[in-house]
Amino acid sequence: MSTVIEDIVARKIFNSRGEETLEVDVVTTAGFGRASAPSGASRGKAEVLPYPKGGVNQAITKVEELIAPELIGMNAEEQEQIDFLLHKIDGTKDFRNIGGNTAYAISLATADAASSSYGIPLFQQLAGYLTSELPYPLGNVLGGGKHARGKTPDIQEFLVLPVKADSFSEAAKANVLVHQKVGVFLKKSDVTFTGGKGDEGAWAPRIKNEDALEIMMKACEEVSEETEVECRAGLDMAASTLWRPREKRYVYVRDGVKRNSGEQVDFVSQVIKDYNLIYVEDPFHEEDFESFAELTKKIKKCLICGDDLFVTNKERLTRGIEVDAGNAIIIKTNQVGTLTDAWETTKIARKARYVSVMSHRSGETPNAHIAHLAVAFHCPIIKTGIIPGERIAKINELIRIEETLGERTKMSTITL
Ligand code: 2PG
Ligand code: MG
Repeated sequence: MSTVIEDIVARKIFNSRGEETLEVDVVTTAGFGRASAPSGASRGKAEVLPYPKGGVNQAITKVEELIAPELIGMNAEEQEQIDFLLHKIDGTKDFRNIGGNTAYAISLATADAASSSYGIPLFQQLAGYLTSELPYPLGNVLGGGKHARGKTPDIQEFLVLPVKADSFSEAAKANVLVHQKVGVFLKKSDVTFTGGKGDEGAWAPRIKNEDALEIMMKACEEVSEETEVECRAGLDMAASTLWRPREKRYVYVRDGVKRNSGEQVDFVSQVIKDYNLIYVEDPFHEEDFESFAELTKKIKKCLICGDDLFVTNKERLTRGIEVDAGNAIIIKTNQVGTLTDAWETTKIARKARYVSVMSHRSGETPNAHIAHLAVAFHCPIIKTGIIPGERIAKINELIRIEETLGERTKMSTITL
C-alpha cells in the first residue's frame, strides 16, 4: 500500500515572529508530507495547550518516543484513526501531554503525506474530486492590540472582505489594492508615519480607532468603485485583550475610554451601522456568550464571529448555538489539535448555519496548508492576511487551486 507510514521526523524551526515552532515530516511508501504549527499571540483561554512542559524540544521527544512508534506502519490516509490515536496517546482533554501543536503538525503532515502518495492535491485528498468552491479572502489591513507595539489602535484588526467577485484571484487583488490605498491615506494623514507593520503585515500607525475605521471605509469604497469587486470592512476586536475582569470594563487605552458590557454592545452596534461593517470578530470577551447573543439579535446582515469564544471547540460552539451567540466561527485547527476535531466543529457550524472562517494565526510559517483546509472544509471565508510572505503564501496557493479546478471553480456564497 503506497500510503503506509515508514518514518516520522520532527524538528525545531522558526515562525514569522522568530519564535521556535515544530515541523513534522511523514514519509510513506510512495509519498512525503510536511507540516508546521502556527502560534497565537491573543490566545483563547479554552484552547488546548500548544506544547508540553519543556516546549518544542519536549514535543520532539514526544514525537520520537511516543508517537512515531505507534504511527509507523499505519496508513496515512486513515485520518480519523490517526487523530483518535493522538488523543489516546495524550490522554488529557487539552493535549497537555504531547501538546496541541504537536498533534496539529502530525495530523496535518500525515494528511499531506497521503495526498502526496496519491499524487493529488490535499483538498481533494480530504474532500474528494467534486469539491470546487473557493473561499473569499478576509485580509488584515491595519491593526494594533497584541499584534503591534506603541500607540497603535486598541482594536486588533481592521479587515477587508470582498463579498462579490467573479474569481478568487480578483478578490485577492482587491484586498491588495485596499491595503495599498490605506498605506497611501496613512502617509497623507501623518507625515511621520514610517510604514510600520504588525505581526500579520497590517499597517500599524499611531491612530485612533475611529480614524482607522474612516480610512478603511474610504479605501473599501474606492476599490469597490475601481474594480468589479465589492469590498466591505470588518474588525477583529479581540475583546478579551481589552477586558479588565476586576473593573468589569473594556478599556480602550488609545482612545481613553472604558465601557461596561452594555456600553460595549451599544458601541459595537453603532460602529457596525456607521461603517457598514460586514464582519465583527470577538466583540466581547471569551466568556460573554450573553452579549454575543444580544448583539446577534440586534444586528442584521453582519457576521458576528467567535474566535476566543469558541476556540474551534465543538462543545463551546454547541453552547453558543443554543443561545444564538454569533453567526460565524473562526476555525483554527491548532486551537483543538487535530484535523478531525476541527472538521467536526465545522460540520456542526454548517448545520446550524454559522459561517466558518478558516484562519491563520499571528505567528505563521510559509506553509500553505490552510488554503487546502478552507476548500476541503467548505469554508466560505479564509482569514489569512494580505502581505507579507507567510500570508501571501496561502493566497497564492488558492490562486493555484483556482487554476487546478479550472472551469469547475465556483466562489462560495456568504450567507448573512
Ligand atoms: C486572531 C488571530 C489571527 P492570534 O485573533 O484572530 O489573526 O490572532 O493568532 O494571535 O490568536
Ligand atoms: Mg481573532
